[in-house]
Amino acid sequence: MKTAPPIRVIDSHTAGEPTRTVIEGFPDLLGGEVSGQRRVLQERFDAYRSATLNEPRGHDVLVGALLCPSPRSDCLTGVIFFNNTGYLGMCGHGLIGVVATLRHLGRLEPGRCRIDTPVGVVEATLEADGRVALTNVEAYRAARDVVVDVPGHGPVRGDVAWGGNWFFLVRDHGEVLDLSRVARLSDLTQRIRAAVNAQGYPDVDHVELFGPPGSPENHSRNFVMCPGGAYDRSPCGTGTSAKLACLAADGALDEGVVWRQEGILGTHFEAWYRWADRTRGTIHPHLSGRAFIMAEAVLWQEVDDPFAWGIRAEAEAVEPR
Ligand code: PYC
Repeated sequence: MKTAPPIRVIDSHTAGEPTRTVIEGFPDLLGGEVSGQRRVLQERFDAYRSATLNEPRGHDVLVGALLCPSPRSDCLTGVIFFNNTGYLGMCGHGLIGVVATLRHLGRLEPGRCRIDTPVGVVEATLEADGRVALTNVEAYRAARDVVVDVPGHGPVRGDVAWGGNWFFLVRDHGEVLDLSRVARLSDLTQRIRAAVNAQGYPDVDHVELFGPPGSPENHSRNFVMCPGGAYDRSPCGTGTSAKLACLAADGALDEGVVWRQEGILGTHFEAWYRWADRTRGTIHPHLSGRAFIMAEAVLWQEVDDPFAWGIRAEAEAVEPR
């Protein structure tokens, strides 16, 4: 016997990073602000997140996107992003995946739309060739040159910035950002995150390392560690927004000039910014990329399946050594 109703999802990937968009089967979250709906999902129905993203129906790399109503009449939809261990604010690659999914479903034609997220409204433009350009929520740098002592590694200097999620952005890490080294990079970034959290920035849940690009057409390569212990296969849209805020604050990139951010797979996002408020240091980040539809699925849960709601081990926190 199956529990009802089944969960209908569409899987896409954006620059290599997967998004599982939930189009049916989650409970009614009672409407209202998307941030409030996220709270209801988290507090009362978190098992749905786990069933959809955790093994055996999902895996750690997946980011989920639940379509939900928005109280704003100018928004096409609301969306709540989540992952293997919890909830995100915004998600750049995920929003591009949602736009591609809405097109796939016939709910969106090329042109502009607005999408409501728990941290603000994002404007997206779907091009005829499938590319998606978005204007993210405002980004800013909260702290510059923060030095944290990472046990087993030594001091690391970085910036704390908001790009729709909280990031610690590091340049002087001494590591080679290559796919062959992701185990080492994953370990280091999780230890950096534990140190940053312990040293006064508990909200930072993403760590971003920067280095030289693999392709001369790009400006930089990154490696991004996400909250649940999986690294971002894409260049990370919210992480790129945080990077733009730091570049803007340093006077290292002018308004309107394109920054090509390469991710660890060698894929890239094009990005640029406009000042929102120069004195406060806030910017409007713009990003573009492309998502590809991969699968449509119906997730069933049999009532006597011990893993109907996912294998729910929380990712082990990496303790400072
Ligand atoms: O693209 O913003 C992003 C993102 C956040 C976590 C994974 N991807």
